[in-house]
Amino acid sequence: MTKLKIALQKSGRLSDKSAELLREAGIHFPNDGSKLRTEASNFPLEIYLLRDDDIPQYVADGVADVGIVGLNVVAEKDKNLKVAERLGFGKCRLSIAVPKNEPFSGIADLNGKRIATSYSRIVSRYLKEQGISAEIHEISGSVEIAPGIGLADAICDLVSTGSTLLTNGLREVVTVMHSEAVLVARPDLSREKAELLDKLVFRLQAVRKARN
Ligand code: PRT
Ligand code: ZN
Repeated sequence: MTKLKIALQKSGRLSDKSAELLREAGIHFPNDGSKLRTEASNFPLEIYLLRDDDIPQYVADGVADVGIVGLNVVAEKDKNLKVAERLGFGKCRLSIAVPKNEPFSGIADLNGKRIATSYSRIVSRYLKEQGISAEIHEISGSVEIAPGIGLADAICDLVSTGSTLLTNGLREVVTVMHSEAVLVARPDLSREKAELLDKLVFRLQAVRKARN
């Protein structure tokens, strides 16, 4: 029997809500976060637990058929994937922030500046669209400390409450993108798998309607 392979974040901000959403959709599977692969007992679904950054590549390569991951990661990895459904959790925005006492009158102020980010592809694309030429420094974590240690003039990072920026003496000046968890799929699924995906999406939509 054909099974749909879904990749979820193993441990992180999206893990619990991803599992909860599937369970609310009536899909039963073992609650053992230490296993990297498990199976649903009442829906043809195989579940893979991975790092979120790896999910777009695994789906693009066909190791998994679909995945739940932040739209920010999907945009940054830029694989050929289809957003099958927006899931309404993990909401945040990718924003540019500057030291709070630094004057800022508009995006043009970023010309010639150094911007630290873990999202270099999204930020480059955005600045290009805006006609801004800035230097992008890719760093993988603790981006918010970069201005304080003289590594950058501005940062671009995910923001939800804004308290991390505040603690680090930064203020949000430009929103580059809004993000939330999404269900992504390979565009070339077999007919059987595409039908399973439709069933899954139908159930996820029903959960969201019931929640509202
Ligand atoms: O281990 P793995 O690689 O799987 O996980 P990870 O550490 O890379 O990602 P994780 O679990 O931190 O985040 C997973 C996804 O959650 C992200 O890709 C986003 O889509 C989503 N998300 C939602 C967030 C936030 N909100 C968020 N606030 N991801 C990160 N943050 C961080 C942000 O980077 C900053 O450090 O929280 C801080 C800001 O939060 P506030 O509330 O202080 O503004
Ligand atoms: Zn990650």
